[in-house]
Parts: sequence; C-alpha cells; structure tokens
Amino acid sequence: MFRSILLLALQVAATSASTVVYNWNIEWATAAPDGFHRPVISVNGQWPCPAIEVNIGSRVILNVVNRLQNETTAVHFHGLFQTGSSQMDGPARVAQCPISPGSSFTYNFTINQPGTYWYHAHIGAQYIDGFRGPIIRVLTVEDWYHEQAPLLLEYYQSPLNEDLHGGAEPVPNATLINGAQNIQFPITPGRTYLFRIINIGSFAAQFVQFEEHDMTIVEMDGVYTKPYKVSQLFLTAAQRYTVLVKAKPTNSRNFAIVVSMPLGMFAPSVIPSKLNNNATAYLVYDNAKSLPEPFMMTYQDSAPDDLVFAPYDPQPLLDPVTVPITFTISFGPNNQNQNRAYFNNISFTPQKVPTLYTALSAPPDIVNDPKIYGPNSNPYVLPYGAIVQLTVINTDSGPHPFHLHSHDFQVLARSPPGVDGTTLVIPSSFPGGAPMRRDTILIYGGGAAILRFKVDNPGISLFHCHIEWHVEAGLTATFIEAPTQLQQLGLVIPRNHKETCYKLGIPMSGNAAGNTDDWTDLRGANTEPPLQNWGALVMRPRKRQLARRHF
Ligand SMILES: [Cu+2]
Repeated sequence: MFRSILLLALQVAATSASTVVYNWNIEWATAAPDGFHRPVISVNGQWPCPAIEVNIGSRVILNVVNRLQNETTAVHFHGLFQTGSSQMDGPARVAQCPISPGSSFTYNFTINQPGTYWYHAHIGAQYIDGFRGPIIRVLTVEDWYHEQAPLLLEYYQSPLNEDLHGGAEPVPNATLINGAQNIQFPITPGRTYLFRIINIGSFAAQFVQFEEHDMTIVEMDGVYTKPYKVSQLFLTAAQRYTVLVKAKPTNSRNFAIVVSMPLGMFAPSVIPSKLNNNATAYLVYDNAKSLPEPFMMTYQDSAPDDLVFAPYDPQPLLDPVTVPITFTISFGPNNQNQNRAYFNNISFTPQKVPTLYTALSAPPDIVNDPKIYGPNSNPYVLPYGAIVQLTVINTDSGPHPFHLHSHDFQVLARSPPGVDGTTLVIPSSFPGGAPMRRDTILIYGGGAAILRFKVDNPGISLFHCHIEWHVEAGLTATFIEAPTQLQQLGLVIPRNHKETCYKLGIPMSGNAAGNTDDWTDLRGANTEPPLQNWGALVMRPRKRQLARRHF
C-alpha cells in the first residue's frame, strides 16, 4: 500500500536518460481491501500492484511473465502516446497478441511526457480483477467488485441479462483509496502537499473531497493547467488530476478524505444490497488525536466543469478540420440478444489479425484502405497531418467517459448535463483562453462533445469508452493513423511478441480475416462477438457459471 504523499519540495525536476527495468510475474494472490477476501491479479504477489516510477527521458523495460495459469494478459499504459512505439501500446488483438500463460513479453518504451499516468490490463475485462496501478506514486480511487471479472462479464453479455435486467452492467461492491480503506496520510502543519489522484476503476466515477481543505488543480490527464481551486473533484474512470493541498497552520485536529461513487450510473435493479459507495482516508496532523467521523458528501453536480481549465501551455485551436467524423453512440441487443454498444451502429469485435500487424504487413498500395481492417474493427484510416474533428453524440441516457489512445485531444465543446447535444456549437472563445485538453472526457447522457486532434503519431490508436463493460460490449473505434508513415518507421516487433502469436495460432499478417492473397477479400473476418464472453480466461468453465450471486 502506498503512503504516497509527495512534498512539493521534493518534486525536483530531474531528468536522466536512465533505463529502468521491471520484472513482473503476473500472478494470482488473495486480498481483502474492504474486508472481503477474493483472488486478485498481482505483480510478483504484491497487491495493490506497484507503481511504475520513472523520470522523464527514462526508458522503461517491463518484462512481463504471465503466471496466471488460467488467463491471458496484456498491459496498456494509459495516457502515454507511444510515439514511434505503437507495438508497445498494449491492447490485445490490436497492438499485440494476448500473452498466454507461461509466456513472457517485453514492453520497451521511453517516457517523454511529464504528468500522471497509469497502467492496466487491456484484455477481456481483466483489469477489474485488480491488474492496474499508477505510473508514479499517487492517491488512487477505484471501484471494487467481489466477484471475478470473467463470471461478471459472461453474465453481462448473456441474453439472460438482456431479458432479466435490460443488459445492465455489474455494479461494484465497494470503493477503495490506494487499494484499501481508512488509509492515513501524515501531515505537517503549514506545508503544501501534492496529490496525484487517479481513478483506476473500471466503471464508476468518483467524487473526492478533503474535509475543510481546498484542492488547487495543476494538472489533468498529463496536461498541466493554470492553478484552479476547487473544494470537490470529480473523476471518471481513467481520469487523473494533480492537486496542491495546503495544510492548516496548526495541528489542532485530524481531517477526513471522503471518496464517493455516485449511484446514478448503476441500474437500480442490480445494485448489491450491501454496496458501500464511500471510502474514507485521513489527513493525520496529530497521531494522539482521534480520527474524525467521515463527513456526508454533498455532490457538486459534475464539479468542477473541466472545460473551464486552462492549459499551462495553451495551444491554438487545431484548424482547419480536414477529417470530420461523427460518432453516434447507442446501446441495444444484437441478433443474439446480447446487449451491445455501437458507434454508428457498428459494435467493435476484435479481428483475427491484430490491427497493427495488418497495417505493417499490407502492401503499400492498399494499406490506406479501411476495408482491410475489417468492418467490425470500426476502422478509420487517418492521413498524416490531418486535423480530425470528432463529434460524439451520446444517444444513451447514461454518461460515458471517452478515451483516445496515443494523444490528448482539444475539447471544443460539450453539452452540459441534461441538455440535448444535437444543437452543440463550437464557441468563439474558450474559458481558459485556449481549448482545454485531456485524454479522457465525460459525455453526458443525451449530450455530445466536439474534440479535435492532429494525426502526428503513426500507429493504431483506439477511441473507446473507458467503462470496461462497454469496451467488452463493443464501444470502440480503431484509428489507423498514417499507415504509410507507420510502415516507413520500421517498427521492430520483438521476438517474444511474435511468440505470443505463434502460441495462440494468431496470424501476424494479412487483412482482418488473415487473407494475404486477396486483401479485399474479408470473408471470415470476425463480425459477431462470441455468445459466451469469458474475457481473458483460457479455458471456458465446463459448466456455465452465471454470476447470479452478484445480480
Ligand atoms: Cu460507456
């Protein structure tokens, strides 16, 4: 567990071109962060999983050995652009093959962005079972389930769930702070503390409030901002903030930190009877004094509105738009009666050949044809240098946090909660003087947002909802970014990356269907999700086990 307060004074701007090697055995352990014992996915037996802590300029070599025995794995580094290293981005079946039990896999990349990031499994809802952690020491907040992800996922995507619960998502059982509850942070009066706060959860948004202490926001999602004082923070899954907290001048008493999941995102019919949606931690000024009772948090609706934050390094509006894309988000049962999620009526299904390998192996004269990536990868080929405008229209009644790999994006406009998004227009000026930027944005139910980014990072960049259930339900689009330039980069696919594919019999060349003779022949490409989705499990259970205890 992290006692992770960093004194601002210790934030020395250190740069070094060092190489940091991590050797991680991914293995099962048991933990009871909220008193309930359950299997968790650990790093070298350690859970919560350790932080990756590196200075800017450092090279990270992360040697992963999958010792889970019953599940495959893959790791994504959320917020890192992986410029020139798309093969290290991590999404299984997109940038790599799943790592089989017993296999090794090396991620090797340079950190060239300051800020707050995190890592998580990017395969089959696996990060719900605990394989997630910070890149830098932080205060993490997260939702927590008592049931294991494969069981929950299989039930979530089953026709039975559609019939009984309208396809509702499994609801977490608890909220955690730094993978625990009742953590204590020792505080010295008069000092200013820097907290990097990450929502590493898989579904719920979290409100964070320090009793009688304001927070001054200075960074969000890797984008440093002009200081902005708030009394309460709101983080969707995957969002990050760095805040400064000024300690009181005296140690007259101790204070509570309360973290709370709003219940509005959960379907009432499947909320567990013993849901604990609050967690408490403490600012301890004086060990001899008692700890306060946690205060009742009153949610400041969508507090604060992140569109008002001003980047510390304002960048001019990306203009003119050369590739406008409109995504209409919807949910509904497919013809197998599974509750699926759609961008423009297309539900994402992983293809036979990982998309990066299709892009690397395609003949140059066809690599820019989106068809070769398979219609159900929801492919968009973006030419180098393009200015892309994403207009995302959420026709669902619930809010969704959308994340773009390999970039941050400019947020030009977003409709407020409860406002019809179809009339959204780009304002003539921005509250912060320049468009706000981040890599994960909440789009309210029935609302919309307009985002822009520049195609300057050849590789495969996913755009998806960061609610892990919705990833599995297909709420993902694939940007094939500058494939001609990508081929010219000469990416080296390491031997152990190839071996993971050989082991699973996954082809590393060809179109989405694995066809290398006729690249326009997509027969055999994956178009439907499996009727039973057991996530990262290698062997499906003999008998179908429904996660009925949870529902
Ligand atoms: Cu979603």
